[in-house]
This record gives sequence, structure tokens and C-alpha cells, in this order.
Amino acid sequence: MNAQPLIRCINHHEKTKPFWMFRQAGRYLPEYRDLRKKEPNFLQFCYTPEYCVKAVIQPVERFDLDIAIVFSDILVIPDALGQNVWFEGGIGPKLSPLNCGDLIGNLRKNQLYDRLKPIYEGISGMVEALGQRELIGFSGSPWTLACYMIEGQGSRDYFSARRAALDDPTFVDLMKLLEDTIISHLSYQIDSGVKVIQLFDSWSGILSPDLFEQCVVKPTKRIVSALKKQYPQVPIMGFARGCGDKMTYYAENTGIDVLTIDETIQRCTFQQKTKYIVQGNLDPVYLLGSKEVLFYEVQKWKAETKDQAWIYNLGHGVHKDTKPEMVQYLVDCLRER
Ligand code: 1CP
Repeated sequence: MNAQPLIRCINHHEKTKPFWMFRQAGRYLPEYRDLRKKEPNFLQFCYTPEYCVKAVIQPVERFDLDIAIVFSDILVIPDALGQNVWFEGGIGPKLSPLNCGDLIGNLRKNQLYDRLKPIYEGISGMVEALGQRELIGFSGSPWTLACYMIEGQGSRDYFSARRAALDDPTFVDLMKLLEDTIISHLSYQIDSGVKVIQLFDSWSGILSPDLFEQCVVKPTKRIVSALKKQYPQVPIMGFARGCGDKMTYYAENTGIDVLTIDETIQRCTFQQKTKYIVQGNLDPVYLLGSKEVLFYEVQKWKAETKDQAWIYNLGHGVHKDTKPEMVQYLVDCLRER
């Protein structure tokens, strides 16, 4: 097995493309569903190092992948800050109401390490279990976390969060608190052994250009420069999902090393731009269709990215109804590369 293919691709713009998948550990795997039965409370599951190590290893062993992402969730941050977070089967995450007005005083700012210690302990266990394979650490970005924290659940347009961004004076304090917390959370992950960072801004695509600048670009830039000061050797991958034509602006103005793109972005946009490494963007829906269509799509993907330093990944997480044999087929198609 090649040592550190992800780092090599990022630092040396190598054309050998490493492969991993968003949500590669998760509900589409029968062994994950079995493991989850041991702890029905999803956050408690995330705070049990033994289970997280097992969940991380499952797809790596099944498909012989050489990269893994920490098993955790972006919503451990609001939980650590003192907002109640729980997951309702079939519905998704729920968070207790957050009044921006008395937010800052109520949040338990200084308990991050104590509350999330099991995650950092789990990371050390994951690094050990993965051996030569690289482990990616991650966090939600301030805007995406603020969306869930203000709205109290997933939403189509996060209107309350956008409204708060516009004229709620305490929104600025919330974003600052999130920036600081994310920097600490990622630093603890790096100290525990992750080699690369991924920032998820899953709801950046609903913002107008001015709010995108205020809520996505500026906070990301601050997080990236704080981490770069402390850990210049750790590459940072940014995923401003759904932001379409603002993608290049995001890459150029945040300081990220790898630009993650979703499935809606045309790959030819990046053909002449070798300044940053691109990651993505196979539509996860192809894993639910026929092998013939997946094969055709993968050949197209390979041809279109032939001359680029590209990290093969999906444009979004593996869908829970995906058959593991389709993931295996994707891996087989890519191994011919
Ligand atoms: O019942 C279960 O087992 C819960 C399913 C599940 C899993 C496996 C959730 C609930 N989160 C996770 C793990 C997870 N989440 C990982 C690690 C696993 C891996 O990738 O291999 C990661 C990186 C995340 C990140 C995450 N969580 C994001 C960012 C990426 C994205 O999807 O845009 C977001 C938005 C979440 C929130 C979340 N967690 C879980 C759900 C159902 C949701 C809501 C998603 C939504 O609002 O649409």
C-alpha cells in the first residue's frame, strides 16, 4: 500500500488520485447497523471511543480503502456548548430552542475539552487501528452550525438563521464563539493524530453573495489562518456545498488547500486551474442505479480529471439505501486507474 496518498496528492499535486467517500461509515453498511443497536442514542454512540473506532474501520476493511474520516458528527459542538441535541429516527437532528439574546451567557464555553474528550480519545484509537492509512479530522463550519442551532432542526431554507444573520446583533457573538470553538476542536483533533482537516459548510448554498461573504468566507478564512499558524503542515479541505458560481471565490479567499465540490458543479470549470486541488464530485445517486450506468459515469469522471490533481470522492454522503456491492463495484472501477 502506498504511504500517505492523500497528503502526497495535496502537497505535490500528484495525479494519482486517492479515493474515499463522505459518510463512508454509516447506515448503508449492515455491520454498522448491528453496531448501532448497542447504543440507540446516536450522540452517546459518538462519545463511545470503542464504537467509533469500530465504525471507522468497517468500510476501510470491507473495501480496502486507504483513507478514513473520524467517526463523529458536526453537532457535537452545539452539544458541547450546552444546547440540547438529540437525533430522532427518521427525522434527523433536533436542538433545543436557542434564544440568540441570552445565548452567549448560557453556553458552556469552557467545557469543550471535557465534554468532547471521548472523541479525542477515540481519534487516538482510530489512528492506531488504521496503521499507515490516513485519518481526516473535521468540523462543521460556523454558518452550518449556526443554521442548526438557530433553527433547532434541519430546514429547507434556514430562514430564521438567515434573518438572524441580517439583523440580530447577537448573531455576530454566536459566530465568533463558533469560530473559536471550531479552532479548538480541530486543534485537539490534530493533537490526537489526524493528518488533514475537512470543513463542512453544508448550508452555504442558500446565501446571497453578501451574506456568503459575511457568514462563510470571512469565518472560514479566520479559522484557516488560525490553524495554519499553529499547524502549517496540516492541509485544510473546504466544502461550501451548493454555492455554485461562488466556488472559485470561496477557494481563493479562504486559504483552503483543497476545494471540495458537490455533484452539481461542472468539472470543466477546474480544468485550467491547477492552483488548488479539487475533491469530489460523483453524484451519490449513481450508487443506487445500475452497474452499467455507474461504469459509464466513472469512465467519464476519470477522463475529465485525467490531467488534474483530484481527490476522488462523492459530491455528498453515501445514501443510506446504497447497496454495499455498488460501493465495491465503484472501488473496482477506480482501482483500474
Ligand atoms: O442513526 C445513525 O446512525 C445516524 C446517521 C449519522 C451518521 C452515520 C448521522 C446523523 N451522522 C453520522 C456520521 C457523520 N456525520 C460523519 C462521520 C461518518 C462518515 O462520514 O464516514 C460525518 C463526517 C458527518 C457530518 C455531518 N453531519 C454533516 C456534514 C456533511 C453533510 O452531510 O452535509 C451534517 C450536515 C451532519 C448533520 C447530521 N448528522 C446526522 C444527520 C441525519 C444529519 C442531518 C443532515 C441534514 O440535515 O440533512
